[in-house]
Amino acid sequence: MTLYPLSKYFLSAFLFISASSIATSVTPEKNKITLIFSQGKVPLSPLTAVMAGYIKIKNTASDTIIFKKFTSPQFSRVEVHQTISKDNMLSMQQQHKVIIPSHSTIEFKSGGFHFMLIQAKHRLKSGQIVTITGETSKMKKYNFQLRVSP
Ligand SMILES: [Cu+2]
Repeated sequence: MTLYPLSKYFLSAFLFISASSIATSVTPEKNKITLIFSQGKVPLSPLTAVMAGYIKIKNTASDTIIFKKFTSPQFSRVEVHQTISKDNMLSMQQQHKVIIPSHSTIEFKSGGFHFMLIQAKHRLKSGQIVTITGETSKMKKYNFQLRVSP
């Protein structure tokens, strides 16, 4: 288990609120929608070292989907963290898989599960799109998008 100290920066990133959102549906095979991605968002930050990413993922399939790995061409590394509160301290625990049961929705949001986008290759501006690829335990790949917004 790895614990990450929650810096002031992360805390302020969690407080951003935005009305803009984007929705994408993904059809990996047989034109059958299995995952629906919506409200993908990266709060705008002057820093490139680390940015947070939020999204909603709905699993409409009859199987549980387990993501094992996420990558983005725009970042050196993409991690999944969960914010946990213990002894009055907030910390972030890295998650090595994301389980989305059949017919359920997982929300990546401030104070819960979130993406940590590490080391942006280029500084991102408001309105730009971050593309993330998630790979499942069955080696299926899903691309989804998060919009950079203030
Ligand atoms: Cu984090």
